[in-house]
Amino acid sequence: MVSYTPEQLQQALQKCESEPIHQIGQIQPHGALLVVTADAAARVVQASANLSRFLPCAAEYALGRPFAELCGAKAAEQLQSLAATALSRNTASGKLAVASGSSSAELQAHVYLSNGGIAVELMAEQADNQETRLAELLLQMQDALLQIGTDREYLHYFDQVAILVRTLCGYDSVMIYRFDSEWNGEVISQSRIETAPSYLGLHFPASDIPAQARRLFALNPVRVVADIEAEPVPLQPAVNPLAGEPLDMAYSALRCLSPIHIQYLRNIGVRASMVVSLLQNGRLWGLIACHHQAPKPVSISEREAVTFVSRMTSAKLSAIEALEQHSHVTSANHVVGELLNYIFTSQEETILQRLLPELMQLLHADGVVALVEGKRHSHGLIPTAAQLEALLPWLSGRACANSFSCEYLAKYFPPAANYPDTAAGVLCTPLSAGLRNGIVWFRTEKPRTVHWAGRAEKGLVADAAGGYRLTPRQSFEIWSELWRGRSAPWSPVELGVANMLAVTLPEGLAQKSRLEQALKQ
Ligand code: BLA
Repeated sequence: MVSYTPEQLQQALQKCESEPIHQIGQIQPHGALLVVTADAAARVVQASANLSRFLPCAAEYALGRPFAELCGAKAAEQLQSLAATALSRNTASGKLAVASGSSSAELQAHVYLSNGGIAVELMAEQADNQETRLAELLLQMQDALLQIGTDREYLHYFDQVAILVRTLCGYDSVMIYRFDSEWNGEVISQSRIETAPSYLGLHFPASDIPAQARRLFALNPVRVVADIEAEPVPLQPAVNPLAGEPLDMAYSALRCLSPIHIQYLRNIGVRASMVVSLLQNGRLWGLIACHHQAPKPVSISEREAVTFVSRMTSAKLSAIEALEQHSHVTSANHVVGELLNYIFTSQEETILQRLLPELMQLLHADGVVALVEGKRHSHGLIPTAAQLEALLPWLSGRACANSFSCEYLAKYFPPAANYPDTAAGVLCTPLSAGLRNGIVWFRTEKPRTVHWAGRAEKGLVADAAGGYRLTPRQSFEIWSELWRGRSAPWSPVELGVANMLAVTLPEGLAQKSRLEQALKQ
């Protein structure tokens, strides 16, 4: 292994994140792609080089011709109607009855708008009654997908989702993969054939899925690699004439995935994969990752079915969060209500001593410090006065306009490595200049052993320019790491409550001080 500094690793990561994967300009060969103008003529401006496998004409012939001339008036009408749906839903799929000369065929189409044109991806019709079978399966599983379970049933729910996706699409292995606050992931559920490796409970580093790839998941919930060994098919011309740059394929069903990622799949011993995103209130929460040891194209109906599963599961995740939020916000309102009750009758000291334990519990913290008009009030396990003397000014620099939170303070503020028994994790509302007002919550260390599927750093290689490049690691062998100095993570709901308190508490206290001023006059 090469030796490296954290800066070199960071630089290498930035290189991964700068690859424009949505403009790769190539598709997988199990379908064809046409881009047509968005006017009534629908003239072809780009076509994949394999067009003649799906339509009775070559890409060169198609370029510049109206879609109706190539595929017939009926298909042109169907395309316009799909494009109208895509206008409001980003993508649309359906059938196109293609007629050309004496031949006719029914093709599956996936349509999206891109660079001012209409992109249409064509695939052969799938096997008989596949659609009916998928619809029946989804109907059977509808109740399981809708039920709102308790915490205890949470993992059982994901087991059901993994089994459902495996039954729908027949992959060797289907995993539910959950992101942490630093974008590392953990496999929390897996349904697999016996010969597929178990990844249950293993963690994968954030660098496996760079930021631009995660962003694409918010737009397009399903990504397929039908066969890592299939020859990519280029688009002709390479530059989209409507945009003057490569076609934006964010919504594509056929886009070729980055060669770096294809190498990753090769290293992990997978021939085909499908990855489906899971969102919680619009934020990427996790993925359903499917692996197969043989090539495996995904039909448009299968894609629609798993998109439906992704939406249902995401809705469930959002509902779970909303319930959690409701109960937290109710408790937070109670604390604020108490404050307002006491504010006009008691001294600040009484208010805070009464409220600090509640404030602490509200965010499951082990200690809390409240700064009110420059005075410091505290409760629970907190750093010593001397430690706070250094920490608070640093925190006020981090939390100027917004709250700041982390579960591993020592990573950002090295002196904190000396006091993990009080401040391994910290959450603070914006601290006003001069540290006059704000609340800081502390969490103590929760040591744990993390089992990684291989070490990301093993992929670091020196490149010709004298820098470092990160390549997918060769081995996914379990590597265990003891995590010290970290607290339990802060949840988005807890952050939301802190933000709410950041507004209401100082306001209440300011109101009190205004009232006192008025009374004095
Ligand atoms: C993409 N990497 C991905 C994606 C996943 C993973 C899910 C999204 C694309 C997809 O397959 O749909 C990682 N896949 C996993 C993991 C599991 C899995 C963790 O099945 C576990 C079960 N990858 C690297 C390194 C780089 C890298 C070092 O390991 C960069 C130097 C890059 N990964 C990379 C890129 C993409 C990616 C560029 C985007 C691929 C694309 O969408 O074109």
